[in-house]
Amino acid sequence: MTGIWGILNVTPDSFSDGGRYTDPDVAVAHARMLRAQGATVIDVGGESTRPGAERVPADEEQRRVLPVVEALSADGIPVSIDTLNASTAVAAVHAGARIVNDVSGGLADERMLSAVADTGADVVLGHWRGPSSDMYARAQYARVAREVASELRARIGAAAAAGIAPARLILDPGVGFAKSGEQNWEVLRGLDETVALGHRVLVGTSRKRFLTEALAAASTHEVTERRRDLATAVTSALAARAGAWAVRVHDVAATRDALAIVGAWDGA
Ligand code: PMM
Repeated sequence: MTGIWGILNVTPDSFSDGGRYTDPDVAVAHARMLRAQGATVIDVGGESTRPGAERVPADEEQRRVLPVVEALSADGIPVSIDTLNASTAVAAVHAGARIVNDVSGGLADERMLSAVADTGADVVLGHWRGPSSDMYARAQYARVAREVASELRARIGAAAAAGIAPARLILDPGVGFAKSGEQNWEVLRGLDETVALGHRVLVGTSRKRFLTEALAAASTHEVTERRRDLATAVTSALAARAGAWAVRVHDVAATRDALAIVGAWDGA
């Protein structure tokens, strides 16, 4: 059964849910609800990666995320920490996080892979070509799905060199990171290239701009959050079909239902 990672952005400025969960009590309550809806992991982030976002100092990031990581971990909820900073990753693992989710695959902070190696936590290596502030300038590919897989292979090598056992790795093709709308669809269409690397694969499409664009092209009605969550449930179910081990979403209930229906179709 494909896992569902529930997104908890404890940030004032994430592109779809910024500012909603900056109060730790509100954040924890929301995460508990996502867990009750079927989230297998809660992915806690304190720095927005939305296109054009400015970096947040690591101490401010930790002030946002650590109380939430600690409270959820104390409840026995599996927590992943979504961060580019080695110091935040290590502090979050000490606070109970079991997984470090680095969308840069260890490229943003050169200390990340060696710092995480010693913690024993699992590690998400995302496909990334540079900071959100100018990532679209880097969206140059001849065959995007293949290049994503080969660049991820290089990150697997870097993780191994840092002492992270292969069984601890989770790969993510980085939908929306240094990719245009059409390139995101090509990455999803070619997801088997990433799956073929032989690790668990995580896919995050939730509410991303390429879905908004596809929905806007489908109807002139306003592209509401509800429509983007429905689109996310569809892409997440298709990603599961294509071999994703887990999907990362804001609306856990919608994706849980979509995965259940695909499972029923497949006789699972
Ligand atoms: N996308 C965002 C943030 N973190 N982590 C992983 N592993 N994969 C993603 O695709 C990903 C991520 C950006 O989306 P958000 O601001 O809605 O969290």
